[in-house]
Amino acid sequence: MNSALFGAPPVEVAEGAMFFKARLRDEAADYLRTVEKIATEAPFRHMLTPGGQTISAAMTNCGDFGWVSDRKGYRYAAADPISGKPWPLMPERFRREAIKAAEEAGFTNFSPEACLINRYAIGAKMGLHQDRDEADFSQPIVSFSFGLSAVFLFGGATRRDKTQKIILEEGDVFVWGGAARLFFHGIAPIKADAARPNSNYRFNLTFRRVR
Ligand code: MD3
Ligand code: FE
Repeated sequence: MNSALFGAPPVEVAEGAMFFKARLRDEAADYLRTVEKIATEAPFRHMLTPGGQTISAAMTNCGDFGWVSDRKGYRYAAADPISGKPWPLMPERFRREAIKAAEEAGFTNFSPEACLINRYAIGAKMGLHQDRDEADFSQPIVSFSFGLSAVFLFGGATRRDKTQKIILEEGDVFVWGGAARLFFHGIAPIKADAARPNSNYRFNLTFRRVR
């Protein structure tokens, strides 16, 4: 157990961006098993941007809604476009942990409807963007990281603001609320880790209120 960190209060790295270092590190294997199970129902896939580019992170979702992108645009959809069926249920433990982190960060009425799961192979990245497809920006987004580490690029309210680099590692939890909710952010190309020859991916789960 990472006892020095367990239950520790978050660090505020920007206005409303609350960092719980290694909060779920001991649960990583359980989370990854559950993600695998979700992916048997709703496989990871490479979506297209509206401009026709392939997104380098593979994605799936669980919950009442899932984030999707294709030539028609970005949106939340209640059904997986591959199967036409609802997304897999959001596991109760995912939901509970996301709500608990939000609460400890000061967001008392968070009730996520969507969990977007991003899977990065080595070399995959995500360009600087804002998350604006949700209806209520006063609701935070909660993120969990597992697997390989990433260099997270965290900017400001405009694309030109300078970015800081934050290392996201296994078990790290962030709550993105307040001003940070609309800050530009991205992921630098994922690197292999010689110390973890059996880790080929980074996984990021984001919990969102959609409507
Ligand atoms: C800051 N995911 O799914 S997680 C995304 O690692 C996304 O897969 C990245 O950006 C990833 O949209 C970054 C951290 C994160 C997630 C959502 C945010 C940071 C955020 C929303 C607003 C501000
Ligand atoms: Fe994002």
